[in-house]
Amino acid sequence: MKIDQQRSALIVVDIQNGVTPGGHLAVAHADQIIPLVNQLALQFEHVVCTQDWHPANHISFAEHYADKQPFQSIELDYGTQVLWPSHCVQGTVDADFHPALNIQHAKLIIRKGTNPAIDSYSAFVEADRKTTTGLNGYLKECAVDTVYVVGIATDFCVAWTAIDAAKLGFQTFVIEDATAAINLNGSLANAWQAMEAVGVKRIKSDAVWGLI
Ligand code: VGL
Ligand code: ZN
Repeated sequence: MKIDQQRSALIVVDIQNGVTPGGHLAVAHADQIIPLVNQLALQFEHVVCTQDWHPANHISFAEHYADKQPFQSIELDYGTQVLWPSHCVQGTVDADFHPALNIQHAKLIIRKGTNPAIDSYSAFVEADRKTTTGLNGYLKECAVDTVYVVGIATDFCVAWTAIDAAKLGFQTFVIEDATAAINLNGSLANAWQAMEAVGVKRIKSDAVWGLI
């Protein structure tokens, strides 16, 4: 099987200062995947980048709860929400793309988590599981039926994006060595299980070179 350039898209999730070392929600070693992500992106005509893009009063920020610490969970109307250190606030350096990210031909940037009352790990559907971002429509209008997902974090924004892509009917691959994980209380193993349960294919980048 070869990658069909017309029908395939690379989704590059949250390669931002805030979720890489030195950021407010630093994911260990996440900067190390960036050269590979840049290299992979050159193999795709359709590239979409996502950006976690929160208002300062975002519901997922632990600092807004007197009795909570980052990485604890609370129950909201839409389900369990992990509380995070304040991160990727709109217009701040923390929200900027990482300076090593170099994908000049990306055609679309999806900003997510912009509603103060709803988090959004997925690039397709927010955490209320109702509000959509427009990405499904964009890809379908472009006649894309296959997506490859890379980026940060494997067990949160990458996983939720890949699961929604599969549920929306895209053939979905996650390129594991081009992702970096938070791994909070077993979240990484759970995420792979949830991804594989909906048909997401777990591959390594060396397999991608064989598809070019
Ligand atoms: C992310 C938690 C909160 C991510 C973003 O990029 O995976 N995780 N916001
Ligand atoms: Zn976030």
